[in-house]
Amino acid sequence: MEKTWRWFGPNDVIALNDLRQIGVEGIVTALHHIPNGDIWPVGEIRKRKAIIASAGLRWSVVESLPVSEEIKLASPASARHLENYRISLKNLAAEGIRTVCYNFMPVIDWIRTDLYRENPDGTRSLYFDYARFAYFDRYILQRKNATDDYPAPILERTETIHSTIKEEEKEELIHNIIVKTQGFVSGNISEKDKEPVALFRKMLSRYEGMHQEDLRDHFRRFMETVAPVAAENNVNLCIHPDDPPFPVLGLPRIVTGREDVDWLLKAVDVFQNGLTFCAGSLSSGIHNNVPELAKRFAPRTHFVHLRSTEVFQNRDFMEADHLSGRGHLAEVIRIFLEEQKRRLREGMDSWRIPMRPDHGPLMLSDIDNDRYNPGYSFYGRMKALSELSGMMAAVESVNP
Ligand code: DNO
Repeated sequence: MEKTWRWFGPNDVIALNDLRQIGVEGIVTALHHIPNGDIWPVGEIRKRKAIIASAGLRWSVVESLPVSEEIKLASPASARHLENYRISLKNLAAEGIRTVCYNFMPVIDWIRTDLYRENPDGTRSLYFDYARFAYFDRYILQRKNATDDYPAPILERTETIHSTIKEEEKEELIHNIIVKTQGFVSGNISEKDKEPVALFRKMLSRYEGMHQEDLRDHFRRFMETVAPVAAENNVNLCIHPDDPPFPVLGLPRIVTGREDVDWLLKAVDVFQNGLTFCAGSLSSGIHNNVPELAKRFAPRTHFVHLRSTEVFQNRDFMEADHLSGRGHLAEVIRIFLEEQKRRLREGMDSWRIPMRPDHGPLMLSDIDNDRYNPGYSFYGRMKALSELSGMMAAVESVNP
C-alpha cells in the first residue's frame, strides 16, 4: 500500500521534508482556503502540487473535496455547486490527481467531546463521552425532543453533569464539539465565528424533518451527476464513513455500516463510486465487524484510513493504539494487501491502494504545544506509521 500522510497545506507546522525522512510517500491534502461549493481552479491545484513535488513527494489523495450543505440539502443553489464539483474533478484529473475523498454527513464532519483524555501511560487521546455529548445536546443546544434520543441511564447522567458542570467546562465542550474539531476540516464553522452555538443551531435547523430516504435521494442525485465526469477522467471518488457511525443530533446518517455501503455502491454502480475504508470510524459502531467489512468492500475501496477504537459498554469510545482495539488493523492490512494482488493479476492500473495513519495519541514533547489539529500531532502519527509499516512488512513476508 502507498504510505500517505495528511498534511494541511503550507500553514501546517509539519514540514514536508520531515515527512520524507519518516517513510511517507504520498501526501493527502486539500485546498482548505477555497470555500465549500466553489471551483478548485487548475492554477491553485498546480501550485499546491508543485510545493509537494519540490519536497520529493506526490499529491496522492484529495481529502476532502467538500460536498456543500446545499448539495446535501438539494437546495436551489445545489445545481451550481454540482456543476462546480464536476469542474473541480476535471481540474484535478488534468493535474493527475485521481483519488478524491469526501463525506456526506450533514452539518458536522466528526465528533469528539474530549481532545486530550489522559491515558495510563501519560499520552493523551481523543474521546467520545456519550453522556457529555447528550448533555451538550440537551442542555447547551437545547434541541427539541433531544430527550427522546437517549436511554434513561444516559439522561440521568446528563442531569448530574448539569448540576455540577463549571462554566469553563461548558465552554470547552462547545469549543471541542463545534469549533475545534470542525474548524480545520469542514469549512462550515471557523475559529473566528463569535456565536458558534447559534450558528450551529441554524445549520441544524435546515435539516429538520429530513429523513434517511431524503438524504439517500440527495446522495444519489449527487453521485449520478458527478460519477460520469469521474469515470471519463479516471477519478476514484471515495466516501468517508460517518464519524461516529450512529445517529447524532437528530440528523440523518448516510454511511454507518454494511447496509448503507451496500446501498450507496449500488445506487450508482460504477468503480469510481467507491469507499474510503476508515477502520477507525467504522470500529466505533458496535454493530460493525471491521475485518468483515474490509473483505466485503475491498474491491470498491480507493483509500484506507488506519485507526482503531475501543468501545465501552456505556457507548463511550476512545481512540485506541493502532496495535489494538476493534479496528483489527493487522487483519485489515492483510485484506487490502490481498486486494492489491487481485488488482495486479487483473491488470488494473490503480492497483496500489493509498493508506494513511489516521490520528495518533498526543505524546512526548507534542503534549506541550497546541499547534496541531486535534488527532494530527507529529510523534503519535509517526509512531502509528511505523507500527503500520511493521504490520505490512510482516504480512508480506509471510505471504509474499
Ligand atoms: C477527521 C477525519 C474527517 C475526514 C472527513 C472526510 O479526522 O476523519 O475530517 O477527513 O470527514 O471528508
